[in-house]
Amino acid sequence: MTWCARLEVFGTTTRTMHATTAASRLRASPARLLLLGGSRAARRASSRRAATSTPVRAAAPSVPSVYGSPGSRTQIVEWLALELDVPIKSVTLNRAVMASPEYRAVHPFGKIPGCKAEDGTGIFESGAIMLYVADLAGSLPTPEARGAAAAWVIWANATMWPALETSRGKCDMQGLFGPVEDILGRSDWLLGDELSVADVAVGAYVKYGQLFFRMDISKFPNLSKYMAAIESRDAFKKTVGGG
Ligand SMILES: N[C@@H](CCC(=O)N[C@@H](CS)C(=O)NCC(=O)O)C(=O)O
Repeated sequence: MTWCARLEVFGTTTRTMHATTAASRLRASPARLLLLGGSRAARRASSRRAATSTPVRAAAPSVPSVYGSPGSRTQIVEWLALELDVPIKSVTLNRAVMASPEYRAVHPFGKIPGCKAEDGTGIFESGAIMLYVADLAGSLPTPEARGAAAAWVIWANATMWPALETSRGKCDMQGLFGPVEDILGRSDWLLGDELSVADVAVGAYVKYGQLFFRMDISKFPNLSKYMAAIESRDAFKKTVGGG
């Protein structure tokens, strides 16, 4: 089983993390409504706001929509958003919507997760969406901070996970995790004293390696301690850990 297996069973729903708790189910022809305007309730609230408030750009909160499905990589993005306190609107898609031209405007390949920024910009690839969320949180204040974080996000997505997936967790574990073990011997988190987007990317794929391939990390005490710290976090439990 992969973590994408549950995709088939979900319909099309929205829920807002942080900003509001309103959830709605869209029925007939959802793709256009969903991707262009969000839920009816959200649009009604938005037109009420427009009618009663001065249209000052800074006053309008920017809430990106993240399209996906429970039990998929979408939950890595949701975990990060919770950790960094970035409000996002989580929208669960079904396969019909994923194949629609409207969704292809957000994600050209029709995969999940996809993200539509409040200004309409489409962002795809979970790693790119994570870096966007990290930027929205103001957690990557310099090009150097962004580069250092992007290195781990790209390593997790393009090196670590493909190595685990193609070998079903039987690759050269020392080559893969030895350097991570050394870094975690010097600091609690990959980029210092605080959890960052780097830890969410790496921690999620280590967890998936354990879940899907019974990957054993007991030879790496620092990595094991790090994963225990990750698994104790509420945001992790509500997202990747609960999926
Ligand atoms: N590298 C992409 C992978 C995207 C991907 O393959 N997503 C899966 C779900 S986890 C998907 O959309 N599967 C449905 C399909 O392939 O039709 C990312 O990290 O966003």
